[in-house]
Amino acid sequence: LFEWQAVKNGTGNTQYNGQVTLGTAPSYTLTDTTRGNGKTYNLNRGTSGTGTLFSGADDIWGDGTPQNLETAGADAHYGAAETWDYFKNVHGRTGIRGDGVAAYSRVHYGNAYVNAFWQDSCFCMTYGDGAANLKPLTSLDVAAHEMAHGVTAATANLVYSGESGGLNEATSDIFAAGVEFYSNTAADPGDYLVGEKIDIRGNGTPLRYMDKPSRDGSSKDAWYSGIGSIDVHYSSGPANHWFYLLSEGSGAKTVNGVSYDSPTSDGLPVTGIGRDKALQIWFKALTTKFTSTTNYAGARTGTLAVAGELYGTTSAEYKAVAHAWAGINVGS
Ligand code: ASN
Ligand code: ZN
Repeated sequence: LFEWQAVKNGTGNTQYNGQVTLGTAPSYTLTDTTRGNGKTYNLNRGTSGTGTLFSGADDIWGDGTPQNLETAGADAHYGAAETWDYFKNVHGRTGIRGDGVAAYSRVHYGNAYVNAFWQDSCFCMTYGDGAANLKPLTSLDVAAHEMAHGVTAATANLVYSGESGGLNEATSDIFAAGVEFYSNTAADPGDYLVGEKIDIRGNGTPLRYMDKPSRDGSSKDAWYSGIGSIDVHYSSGPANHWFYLLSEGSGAKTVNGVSYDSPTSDGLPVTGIGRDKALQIWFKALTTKFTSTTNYAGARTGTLAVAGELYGTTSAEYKAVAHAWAGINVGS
């Protein structure tokens, strides 16, 4: 008639989020029975299959150091749970495909592998251990970024090249910020930075910045004809910048102790409407307006349509959406 599974709460000693509660299954495994049975596996430097499901006798996972192989498992399992909770509680989407089924996570992929990735084929995300800096790619924003690729694939399915590829990447960065602000722990407060915990450059700087994406030396702040031919992790810049402008407005601002200074391409000011509304607009546009070939112009049209539906076409929100697009040189 039904399958009974005891709900367990394990303790994770993570590298990036301190001590957290983890959903586990009896006797014990990293199986989150209250979130679609999401499991976390140890690839133990392998590059295929699932390796072994994390299991142990004490329901305590990791010790906060990367030397303990359970630690990255705890971070990944926590990231999957927070991302699940964010999409469910903020957007009413239960699971990446909205069907209540969890993706699974794999950690310790390969040898000193410096990336993380989502794959539709396995409905899973995978994390490398990083290089000499001993920073596994399992921070919360990276986990949320990868799982958001799953949400994009299940909805608009934005093609991962050209302008739609930049919008695909930006969608992952936008929801990564959404999840991080939703979780907002003392160990990892919400910010408009991507990958600030994993020190991928070895100098303490984040991988990407949303207030002024060109701070990374490669990303673009504004749209231009031809942006579709650069790497999708750089053509995402204008859309990340749009999201920041819509959320917080232009100019200098400090949020959760981090200082930002967001310019506009037209020099005109943008008044922010707050991150929560900006996230609702992007999610609804992604899931009801965008298609696989949506470009920057189409993203403007789609988000304006959504803002009109949610707030009316004479609303401050609608105007802010238009001003934020003008601030990255899209539309007029
Ligand atoms: N970590 C990268 C990303 O999610 C992997 C890739 O290039 N697709 O964007
Ligand atoms: Zn990505």
